[in-house]
Amino acid sequence: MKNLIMKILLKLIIIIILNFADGNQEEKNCCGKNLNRPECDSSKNDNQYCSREFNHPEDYDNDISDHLLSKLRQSVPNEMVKIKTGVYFIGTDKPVFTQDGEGPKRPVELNSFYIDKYEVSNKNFEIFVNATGYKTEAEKFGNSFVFDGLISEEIKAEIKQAVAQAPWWLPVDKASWRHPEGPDTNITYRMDHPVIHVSWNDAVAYCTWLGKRLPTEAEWEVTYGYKGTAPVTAFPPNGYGVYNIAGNVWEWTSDWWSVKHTKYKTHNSTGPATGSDKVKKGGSYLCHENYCFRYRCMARHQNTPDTSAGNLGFRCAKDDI
Ligand SMILES: *[C@@H]1O[C@H](CO)[C@@H](O)[C@H](O)[C@H]1NC(C)=O
Ligand SMILES: *[C@@H]1O[C@H](CO)[C@@H](O)[C@H](O)[C@H]1NC(C)=O
Ligand SMILES: *[C@@H]1O[C@H](CO)[C@@H](O)[C@H](O)[C@H]1NC(C)=O
Ligand SMILES: [Ca+2]
Repeated sequence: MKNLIMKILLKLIIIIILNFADGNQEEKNCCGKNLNRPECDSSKNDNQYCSREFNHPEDYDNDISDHLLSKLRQSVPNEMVKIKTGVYFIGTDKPVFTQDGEGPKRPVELNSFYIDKYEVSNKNFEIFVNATGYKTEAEKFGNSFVFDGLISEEIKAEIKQAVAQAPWWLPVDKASWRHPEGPDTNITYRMDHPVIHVSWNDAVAYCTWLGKRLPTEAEWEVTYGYKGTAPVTAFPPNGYGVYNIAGNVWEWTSDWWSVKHTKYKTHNSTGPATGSDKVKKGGSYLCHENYCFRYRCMARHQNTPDTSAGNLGFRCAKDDI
C-alpha cells in the first residue's frame, strides 16, 4: 500500500516536472533554434562554408557591366523613413521574458538615421541575386528551418534528423528563400512577401550591396515608435510610417546578443563588441499572446549568424541618403 502511494506520488512529481519543462520548451521553440552549420575550414581552401567572406558581393565575378549593375541597384525602390536625432528609451522595466534581457529601461542617444519602410521582399531580394549571383547560406549548406505545421507530409516523411529540442522547427533539405517550405514549394505568388530563410550574413550582404547596413537593436526599437500592445491581425504602419516592424517576420539587427545592459545612457549603442549570436527583433506570424508573446517592442531573441528559418527576415538602415 505504502509502496503504491509512493509510486503514484513519484509519477505525479515526474508529470509536473515534465509539464514544466515542456512549458519552457514551448517558449524557446516558438522563436526557432540555431542550425548546426559545419565549421569553416580555411586550410582546405574550401570556400563553400566561409560564406561571409566568400559571399561578399564585390567578390562575385559576374559578367554584367557596372552600368547594368547600378541600374539593377536602382531598380530596388529606396523607400526609407527618417528617424530624428534624439534621446530615446529602449528596453523595459517590466520584462515579460526576463531571461531574454528585455530590461532595464535605458536612455540611448541616437543620431538621425534612415530605415526601410518595409521588410525586404522576395522581389527585391531576387533583384540582388539576379545582379550578383549571390547564394544564400541555406542554399549552400543545403537546408533551413521550416515550421512543422507548414511542411508537406511527403517532405516530413523524408526528414530523419528530427531536432529533439525543437520539434516544431525541422531542418528541411533544399528549403531556401526560393523554396520556403521545401523543394516542392515556390515564391511565384509571394514576390511581395518578406524574404525568409536568409541568415544574418545574407542580410548583411544584401544591405551592403545597396550601400546600406542592418539597423542596430537600439535603432530598431526606436523605430518601433510607440509603446503598448502591437496590432495582431492587421498591420497598419506605425507612427513613423514603417510597416510590419512588429510581427510578420523576425528581423535581424547588427548587435551581438547579450542579456546584460547598462541602465545608463549610451550613444549610438551598437551592442557588445563580440558574441556568438545576433539579436533578432519583433516576433513573427507564429507569435501569439498566449504562446510566444514576443511581437513586442522590447522583445528580443537570438540566432547564430548562419542560421536561417521560415519566420526570419530583415530590413536595412542607413546613416544618410
Ligand atoms: C530575375 O531574373 C529572372 C531570369 O532572368 C527573371 O525572370 C526575373 O524577372 C528577375 N527578377 C526580378 C525581380 O527582376
Ligand atoms: C509554384 O507553386 C504554385 C502553387 O503555389 C504552383 O501552382 C506552381 O506550378 C509552382 N510553380 C513552379 C514553377 O513550380
Ligand atoms: C553617433 O554616430 C555618429 C556617426 O554615425 C557620430 O557622428 C556621432 O558623433 C555619434 N554620436 C555620439 C553621441 O556618439
Ligand atoms: Ca517584422
